[in-house]
This record gives sequence, structure tokens and C-alpha cells, in this order.
Amino acid sequence: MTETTAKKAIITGITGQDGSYLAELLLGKGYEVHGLIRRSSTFNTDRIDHIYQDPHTPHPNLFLHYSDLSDGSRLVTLLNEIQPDEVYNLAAQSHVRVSFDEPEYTGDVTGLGTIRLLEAIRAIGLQTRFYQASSSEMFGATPPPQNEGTPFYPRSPYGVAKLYSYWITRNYREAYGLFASNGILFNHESPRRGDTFVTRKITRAVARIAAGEQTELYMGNLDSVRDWGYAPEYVEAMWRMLQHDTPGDFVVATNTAYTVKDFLQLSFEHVGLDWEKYVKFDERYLRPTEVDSLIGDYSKAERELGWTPTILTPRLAQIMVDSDIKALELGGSRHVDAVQTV
Ligand code: NDP
Ligand code: GDR
Repeated sequence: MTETTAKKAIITGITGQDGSYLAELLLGKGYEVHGLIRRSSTFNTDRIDHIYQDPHTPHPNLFLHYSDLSDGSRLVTLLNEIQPDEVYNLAAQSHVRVSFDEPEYTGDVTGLGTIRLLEAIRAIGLQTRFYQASSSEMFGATPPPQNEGTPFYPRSPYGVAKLYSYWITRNYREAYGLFASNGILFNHESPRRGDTFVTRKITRAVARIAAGEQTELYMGNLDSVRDWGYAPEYVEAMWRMLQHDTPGDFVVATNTAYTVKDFLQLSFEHVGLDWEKYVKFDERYLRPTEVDSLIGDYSKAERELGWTPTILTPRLAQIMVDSDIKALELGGSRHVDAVQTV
């Protein structure tokens, strides 16, 4: 019998929402996973603590390495050492509102970070497959439905930086024949979503209000329309893109539309409360330029990758509220995994 060696994958942004689900998925498929993490003065590995393996255990298959997308030479060293079969670039300054406060930093990490990785791959001559976490924010002001042929019109420093990364990924595919794909993912959420994104901000507040620990919730624009899907299903699409015969660009979405107001209503209703009694306006949550409506046409991903979403926004809101209630009962543990509750 011939022994097959495990595929090796690098995940940048492994400590984030998507990185943690992708790491679980790849470990489940028998990959050797290498996650790049940032040095921090406090622990930033909450989302992956449950899969952490002590390096002294026999045959570990998850390895963590300090790195930062602003440090190109470190990326060259790591890629050369690891010689991955697949690289998933999920790291980014990913908050749209924050990108208006830190536009240069966002450009450096969310934009130039990608060229640092691609150049490392090219310089070493690696035969690796590359996934770029592109975003529906690149469509910005272009009205829905949006698909792979829709013109881009980003509306934030984040969207502009992601557009640079999208095009440089395409350019390296065309110029050097690299197997490099863009997943153009629409908003996707989960109990592991960062606390300051709108869905999680709402579901955490609902849990706290229901428990009598909070009385009001300050929000910005409630009229924007989003196409919210479920993060564990979206990381499956990322993996399928890198198993496909040819590289390409794929929209991943649910093709459904809900306003922020709808998400408030769905979440508060789940615990029998009326959102209008608790939600107040604060202009600090407005953006200088807003993205009014994103609704993704994912028919190419369905046709070519066989991918379809099953969890839509109403169920998603319930999963997240239930998880936040459970987390509160357990004493504030930040991320209770709700995958089993689906
Ligand atoms: P998160 O914000 O949850 O995670 C971002 C990750 O990037 C974290 O691991 C973070 O590390 C890391 N990171 C940030 N800055 C740097 C840096 N300078 N060097 C190295 N790592 C860094 O994002 P998501 O998981 O939600 O999203 C994953 C990717 O997909 C991002 O690129 C995002 O822009 C993109 N995207 C997300 C969508 C969504 O709806 N979630 C939709 C479309 C695209 P740390 O934990 O230390 O902060
Ligand atoms: P988005 O997500 O900007 O779409 O980017 P976010 O959840 O931050 O905002 C969605 C919409 O809600 C409105 N909003 C508020 N948003 C936040 N964060 N806080 C509030 O209090 C609030 N009130 C109203 C926003 O104005 C916006 O219209 C996310 C990120 O994950 C990106 O990284 C990713 O690329 C895109 O989704 C697709």
C-alpha cells in the first residue's frame, strides 16, 4: 500500500471568523494546516483554542506561526519553509467603518498584503493554489443583483483595498499562470462573527437585553440591504474553488435581501421583544459613504462548484441569538459554537 502525504494549507487570518471555520474544515479533510497569527499582548486565539494542538503531541497537524501581512520577508521565509499546496489569504483589516479611520493601514494590509503573498509565491517558484478573500464591498454603489460581470464601484477605503487585491490576484493568474481564484463573498455571519459587525452587535445586545443586562442599543443606518449567509457554508465554497479544474472568480451569496431593520426585527422577535422599544440612533455608526444594497447572484458557483447555501437570514438570526444567550449563561464566553444546533 502506498502512503499518501497530507496536503498542506496555509491560512492567513486563521484567528478570524472564517479562518477558524476553514481550519476546522481542512483538518477534517486530513490537511496539515499552518495558520499565521499576529503577535499580540493579549491572547487572540479564542476562535481556534478548541482545535489548538500542543506541538509536543505526537503527529500534530495544526501549526501556528507568528507573521503579519505587512512583513513581506517573513512571508517569503514561511512559504519557503512550509511549501504549501494551498494558500488561503483571509487576513485583512476587515471593518468597513474602521477603514475610514485607518485608510492607510487598511490599504497596506487589506491591499498590499496580497501582493506580498503573491510575490513570495512567485519569487520562490511555488506550485501552490491561491485563494483571495474578495468582497461584495467591491460592488459598492452598483445596484443589485451583483454577479461576476457586474462593474465595481467601491465606497470605502476597505472596498478600494479589496479591489486592488482582486485585480492583482487576477493579474498574477494571467501573467504567471498561477492557480489563483477570487471568492467574491457577500456578508456571512455566525456566532463567531466579530462583536462590532452589525449582526453580532444586534444578537449580543438581544441576549443582554433579554437577560436584563442592557436597556438600549445604539445603531447607525437601518435601511441598508444585505445578503447575509452562514459562514461555515461559505468556507466550503472557498475550498471547492481551489479543488476546481481551473482558477476563476466566484460570487458566493444567498441571493436574498434583508435590511438591517429586518435583522433587528428577526432577532428581537426570537426572544419575544419589540426592537423599536430598545434601538436608538447614533450618528457615529454612519459611514461617510454607504453601500445601500448588496444581493448576490451565485449561479456560477452553483453551476461550476455545486455549491448552494442552506441557512438563510431568518434562521441565521436565530442561531446567533441562541448562541449569544448560551454564551451569557456560561458567563460571557465570547464564542459558543452553534454548528451543532443547526
Ligand atoms: P475577521 O475580521 O474576523 O478576521 C480577520 C483576520 O485577519 C484575523 O485573523 C486578524 O487577526 C487577521 N489580520 C488582521 N490584520 C492582519 C495583519 N496585519 N497581518 C496578519 N493578519 C491580520 O474577518 P472574517 O473572518 O470575517 O473575514 C475573512 C476575510 O474575508 C477578510 O479578508 C474579510 O475582509 C473578507 N470578507 C469577509 C466577509 C464577511 O462577511 N465576513 C465578506 C467578504 C470578504 P487578529 O485576530 O489578530 O485580529
Ligand atoms: P459591512 O458589515 O460593512 O457590510 O462589511 P457591517 O456588519 O459592519 O455593516 C452592515 C450594514 O449595517 C449598517 N449598520 C451598522 N454597522 C455596524 N457595524 N454597526 C452599527 O451600529 C450599524 N448600524 C447600521 C452599516 O452601515 C452597513 O450598511 C462586512 C465586513 O465583513 C466586510 O469585511 C465584508 O467584506 C463585507 O461585509 C461583505
